Amino acid sequence: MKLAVVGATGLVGQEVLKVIKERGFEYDELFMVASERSVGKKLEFKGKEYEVIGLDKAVSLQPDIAIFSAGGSTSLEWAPKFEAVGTIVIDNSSAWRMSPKHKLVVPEVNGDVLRIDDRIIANPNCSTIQMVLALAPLHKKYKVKRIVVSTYQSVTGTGKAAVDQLMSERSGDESTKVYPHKIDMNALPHIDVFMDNGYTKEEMKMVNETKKILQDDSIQVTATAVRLPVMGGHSEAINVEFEKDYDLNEVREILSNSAGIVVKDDVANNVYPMPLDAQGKDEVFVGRLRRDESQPNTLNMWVVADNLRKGAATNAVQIAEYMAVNNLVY
Ligand code: A2P
Ligand code: 11C
Repeated sequence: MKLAVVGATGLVGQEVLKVIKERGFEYDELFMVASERSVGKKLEFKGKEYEVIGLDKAVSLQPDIAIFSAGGSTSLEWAPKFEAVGTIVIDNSSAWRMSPKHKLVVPEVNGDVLRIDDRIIANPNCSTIQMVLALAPLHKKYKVKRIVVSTYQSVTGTGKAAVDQLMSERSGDESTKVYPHKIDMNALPHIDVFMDNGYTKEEMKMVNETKKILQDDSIQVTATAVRLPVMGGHSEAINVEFEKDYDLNEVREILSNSAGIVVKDDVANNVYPMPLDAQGKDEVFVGRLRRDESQPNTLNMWVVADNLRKGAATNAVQIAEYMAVNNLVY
């Protein structure tokens, strides 16, 4: 099995490599791929030195699987070139997510949609992944009617340059500008670009991707996405209305027994999920479970996950594992 990590020098790419190592994902050959700026650079992985190669060279090596974390325009241009040589592309960008021809996959939720002829498979947006993972088991039991979500997102979602902006602002240097405003000591209700309807693209990703993954266009979703000077993960305050009424203890039990979810909900002892605790972990953490007393059949929850892990790298590697374990790689 030949495996390529495209964007290997970036924040998500580096996390993909860590996850591959930790989970013992097996390959025979590994290619580290990045932009022309990085070609020739050396990257160390599992005690071996790899020279970074460019995309042209990577296509010519015909990998079986390529995990892409190099941005939407790179994916749009290059994923079809890999597809043409038979590579399964697992793409972290938004380029293919809403294309009706392509699958959008969170393995625990809808891995069963994957088939042997899938060639470009989309990894959902980080904020969507943690939300649908927490809601899918409840959707099965009570049927989600409407979701109102507000996010509290880590700067790591923007990439290395944003982490640099936060850190340099902390040391008094405000010259690094990735965001249109200062991020330290601030909250920006602005993630990705604004659309004609007044929402941001990040907010609309949560609306549209949720319906596609849960395979239910009737689910109503409205979102406000906010960037905070936070590291470690994204947090979400989710208000979810179900068709059927629920029992809070049963909700806890369902979530506790669902793959990939950890319930951290013991307010008497100040136990609830936080990004600093989620950092470096693969699970989605759920807490502050409580009934919305203003409306029937409605639940409030607080959901936290490392956006670079389950929100990106872990989910992508899990898709690769799913394809390999189910004999969908040929
Ligand atoms: P490079 O390091 O050579 O710029 P981040 O989101 O942390 O900034 O990382 C982006 C990743 O995507 C990096 O590995 C970056 O490589 C890679 N990348 C960006 N643009 C391209 C491109 N045009 N072709 C290939 N890789 C790219
Ligand atoms: C953020 N969610 O936190 C974004 C990053 O569509 O994959 C990921 C963008 C995407 O800024």
